[in-house]
Amino acid sequence: PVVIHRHAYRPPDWLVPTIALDFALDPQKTRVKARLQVKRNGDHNRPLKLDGNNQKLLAFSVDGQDAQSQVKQEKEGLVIALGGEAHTIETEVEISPESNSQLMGLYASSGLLCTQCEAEGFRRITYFPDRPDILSRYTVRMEADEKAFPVLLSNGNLTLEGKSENGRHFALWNDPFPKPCYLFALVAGNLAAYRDEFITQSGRKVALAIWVRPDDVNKTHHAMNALKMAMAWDEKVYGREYDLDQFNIVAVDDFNFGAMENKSLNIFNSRYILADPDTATDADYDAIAGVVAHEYFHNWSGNRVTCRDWFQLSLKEGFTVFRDQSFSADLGSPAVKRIEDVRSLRAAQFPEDAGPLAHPIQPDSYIEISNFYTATVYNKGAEIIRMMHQLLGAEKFRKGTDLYFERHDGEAATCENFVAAMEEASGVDLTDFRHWYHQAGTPELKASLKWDGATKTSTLTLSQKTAATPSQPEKQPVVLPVAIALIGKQTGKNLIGEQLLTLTKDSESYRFENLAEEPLLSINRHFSAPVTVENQVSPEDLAFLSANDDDPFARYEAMQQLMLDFMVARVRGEQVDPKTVINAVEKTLTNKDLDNAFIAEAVILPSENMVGEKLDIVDPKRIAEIRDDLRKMLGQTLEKLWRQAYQSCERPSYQYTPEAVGARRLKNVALSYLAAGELADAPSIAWLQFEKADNMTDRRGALDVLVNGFSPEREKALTAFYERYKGNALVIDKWFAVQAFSTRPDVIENVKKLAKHPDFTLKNPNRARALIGSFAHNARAFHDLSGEGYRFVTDMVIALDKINSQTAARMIAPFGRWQRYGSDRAEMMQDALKRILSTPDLSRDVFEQASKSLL
Ligand code: B3K
Ligand code: ZN
Repeated sequence: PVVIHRHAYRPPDWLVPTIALDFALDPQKTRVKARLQVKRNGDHNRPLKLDGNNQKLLAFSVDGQDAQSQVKQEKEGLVIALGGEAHTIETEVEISPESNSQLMGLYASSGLLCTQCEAEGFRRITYFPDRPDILSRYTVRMEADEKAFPVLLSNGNLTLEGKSENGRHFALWNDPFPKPCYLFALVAGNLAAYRDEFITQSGRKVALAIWVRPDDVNKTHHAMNALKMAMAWDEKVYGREYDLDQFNIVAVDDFNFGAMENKSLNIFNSRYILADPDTATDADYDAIAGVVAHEYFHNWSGNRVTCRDWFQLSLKEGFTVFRDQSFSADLGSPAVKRIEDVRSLRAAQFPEDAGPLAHPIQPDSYIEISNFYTATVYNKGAEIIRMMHQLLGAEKFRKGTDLYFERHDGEAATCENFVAAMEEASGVDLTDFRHWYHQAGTPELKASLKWDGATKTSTLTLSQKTAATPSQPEKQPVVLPVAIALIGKQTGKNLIGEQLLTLTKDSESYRFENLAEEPLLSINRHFSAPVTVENQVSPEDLAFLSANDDDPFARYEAMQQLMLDFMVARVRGEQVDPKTVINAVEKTLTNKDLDNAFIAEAVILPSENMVGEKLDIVDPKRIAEIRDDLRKMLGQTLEKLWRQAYQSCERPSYQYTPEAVGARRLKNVALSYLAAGELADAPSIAWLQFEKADNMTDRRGALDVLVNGFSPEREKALTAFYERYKGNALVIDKWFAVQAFSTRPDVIENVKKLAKHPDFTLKNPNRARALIGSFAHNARAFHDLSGEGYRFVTDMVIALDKINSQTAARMIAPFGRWQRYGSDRAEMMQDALKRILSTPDLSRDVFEQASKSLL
């Protein structure tokens, strides 16, 4: 397979200032006519190359003359030699949306026709130079059967609609903003809209519509609210106003990922739009608001300023994730939001950065770009923007983004353009900071604090080290903004306020004088740098910090560290006393100054995977036993407090307010500890909660608990849940996922059975992810020594690759961690990868992930 290199970038040979598309839509056979104005770019005599695959070429002409005999048809496109400076190229092709199971290009989903073009799906619709640095003005004519497809949408403004022959109708759309083809979209189908409007800061009225199946209109209100808040937030915080008179969102059931920011026509996986209390959890509500905002924010960070090439992906994704995280933080509790974001960074990105698929946020090369929509490009990318925000301060950061938007509006830009704008607008030198863009691996930050009682002085030594990653044996020090404080060991007072230390070298020392008392170190407050911290602190001091640090995130961290150290020591076979952990949890649970949402986060144990990351050889079974054991201990010793917390968090009826959400969160955490403590009445409490729940958070919380146990209530609840929601795909996904995540030893048999359930299908990515993706992340089951877990996921990946290679490729990463396991498991994991690689006609997507995972 061809490897694309970052340094091989060359500007396009031909530009395409305008394109007119004409779709005769039909699920089986759609005809697409395209008229491209092409213009030679620079002084050269290279031919025009148009990317294209999965389509039948029916006609090809240059300047009105048939040129089908001159055009060279290659496997991946067309090549035509052209003299002169400018031409009109016309093509006509036939494609089949219904047989498009890859869900890239134009495809059918529950009776709709819709598109997905990013990154390289447009070439499956028509022949075109499919690269993001070609910006064109689009006019789109679409025609379809009026009964089956009453609604016809594309980018920009609707300029004309009307009837045509044989019960068909048409619509004409015109997008005044030049855009790369990955932002093209169309949707045709029987949709109903929930409408609203937004008045921009300059007084322009924007018509908003969320298009869904007619039955689902009442589930769009939360998404609409989020959209309006996001529009207002982007004006206030970034000065960015919406630029068209219409903004449309469409929800579809079959979608490869979360959503897509097509210009003025965002297309969403329905799970990130549809919500009501009966079917969506509080976590779903949060995710919907976050994704709606994310896609909206792309209108500036992505669309108005787009990416020059796909190695610049983090330019739009890292920045936009940072923007959506800040938006959600402003909306709710910043501390809890930060805890959640860091938790997912640690769960998804840290392992990626420590394994064979590690890559910098600007990768050096790829085989299939779809494989690089990763936690690294997105979430580590966001951390890198966040660090700039800290180094510059909010005001200068805003000056920097203003300059960036102004300077590059209407352009395809690079990450370097972004950093240069930040640097120029702020006057802050970011030369060394740029290493973050090209260096993979999570830095380890070592801290040691020495106290000299005679002079009342503390000396803090910070040092950093990044481990080698594939093809990067040597690492340079990176710029680390480390927010610290010193907390008095006696009084618990912050002795110096918060200070931002910027570590730029391998190691550096800092002195703090005239301290009133001996301090403890509060380090990497609010997770100021995306690093792992190595800091020898006694359990007692961690417990003290968890109760006294004035940064809520740092309190959470101290608690996590305390629990983690305990579990790691236990896994290593050391005798350690759980008392300190138990007391710290007790203190947090009974602290009247903390809100429920924070308490709930703070008392959850670090995941099994986090324990594994601290060990040289991972034994998932042993880790699970140790973790279960600590949960049981906490459940039993603090039984009274869990019961109290549970009761005090009960509310007479459902409300969607931060207070109510926090209460539900703590209530469900308390329930899970009662169950972990194997308290006799835990199943009946869960069942009661399940039965009388007036919302999905409580129903799902109860089911999560029951599904791990052997009580008769387990089967009752699973059956009741299924019966209540059969036909509601998004909720049935939860039913599959909950079982795949179960901690019971028989989960593999059950999951295999579920794979044969009539509701299971590999064709729907949400369903495939709910069962197989969830199971592959259920460490104790996936890594079962029988090898059955590996076998099952391997079979599924191979089968799925034939249908949807992008989704299949995303399930391979867990196999790539084989080096971290004992030889028994490691060999089976390698065999699984080899079996995948020996499959005939493997996709590029799966080939790249599996072959790299073996190294
Ligand atoms: N930009 C899209 C992601 C496209 C993924 C293509 N494999 C959604 C987003 O990040 O907002
Ligand atoms: Zn994005």
